[in-house]
Amino acid sequence: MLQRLVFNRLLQQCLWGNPEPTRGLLCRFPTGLGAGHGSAWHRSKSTAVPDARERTLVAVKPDGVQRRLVGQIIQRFERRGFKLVGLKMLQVSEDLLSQHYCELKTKPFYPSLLRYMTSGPVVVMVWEGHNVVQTSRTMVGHTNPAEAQAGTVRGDFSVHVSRNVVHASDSLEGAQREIQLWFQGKDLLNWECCDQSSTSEA
Ligand code: IDP
Ligand code: MG
Repeated sequence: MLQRLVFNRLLQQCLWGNPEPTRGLLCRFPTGLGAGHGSAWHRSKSTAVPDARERTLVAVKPDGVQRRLVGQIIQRFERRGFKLVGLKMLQVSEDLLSQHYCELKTKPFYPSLLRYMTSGPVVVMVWEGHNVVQTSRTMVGHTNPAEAQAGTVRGDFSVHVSRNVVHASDSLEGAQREIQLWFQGKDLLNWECCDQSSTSEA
């Protein structure tokens, strides 16, 4: 009798959803594309599995490429413990940029932003790891380099908001959108880093 009760309960959960066990299960699978699992519960303390597969988009802008800062910027993310899962260099089109910066279209600086971003090649990357979206924003620093702290990329390598060297997604949702915009799923690799258990509780 008790066994049947337990069985029925389990069946009910599977079919009609007690969301927590389902979320726990989904958590174990990499999305392959996008910013990890991409929603609020993803960060919840009750989630059993750490969000080690969260992803974000980071780009070295044309001024950073011209000034040969690509290596130093990559080094900062590697040194911090994040994993590179996608990388490419390209001359970006206005079409892609207008989608990337769709929220800024009404800003007075938008035309000059497009000119700046199309002035030369960019290097675009996807980085993966625990809390990578928020941490990379901290590492990149304030949008305006005049207000960026020393030790951040912008605080160390730039002086003016119109040439601030680097881009990093500002939220999980933003990261997911931007990664899908810049990369095809097949261009992002799921690979195991040999020191993964030393940088996060996997
Ligand atoms: P973020 O790059 O820190 O996320 P956003 O507000 O999303 O900052 O702006 C996107 C980019 O637009 C900035 O990184 C910078 O290159 C450019 N930008 C923002 N504000 C200004 C401005 O006042 N003048 C010129 N360019 C700006
Ligand atoms: Mg932004």
